[in-house]
Amino acid sequence: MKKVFHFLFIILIAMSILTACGGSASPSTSINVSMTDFTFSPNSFVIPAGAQISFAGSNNGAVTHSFIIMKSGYHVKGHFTDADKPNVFWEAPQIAPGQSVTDKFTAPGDPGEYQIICGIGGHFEAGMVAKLVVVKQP
Ligand SMILES: [Cu+2]
Repeated sequence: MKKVFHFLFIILIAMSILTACGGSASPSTSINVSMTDFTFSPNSFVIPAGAQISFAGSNNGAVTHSFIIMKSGYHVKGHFTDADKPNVFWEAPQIAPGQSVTDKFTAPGDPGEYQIICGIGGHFEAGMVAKLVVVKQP
């Protein structure tokens, strides 16, 4: 009998760990981001593949910012230049200081991690980057 309780206890612990991990990765069809000089907050977004996504960005910094999602597997290196532009998946309208923008886009169909950057000169270099995680629809 004691062994059975021991076994149930282990199952309970395993279940709570699985639940905790699942919760952190639950996808959302909206992205709400605050931008400052030079940070995206939050800096990680989880969205379902192929879904219609509502974007809302607000610039709480002192200079203009942008929100650019790079294509699957592509990472900007060093500087964001014209050479990177063919590898942009989606770009929100630029946002002036104190302004907000809303827009919509269709999430990538391929699950995986996508790089998000600010394309304003010098901001990528200043560390203005974030991560988009695209997950398969259940
Ligand atoms: Cu910026």
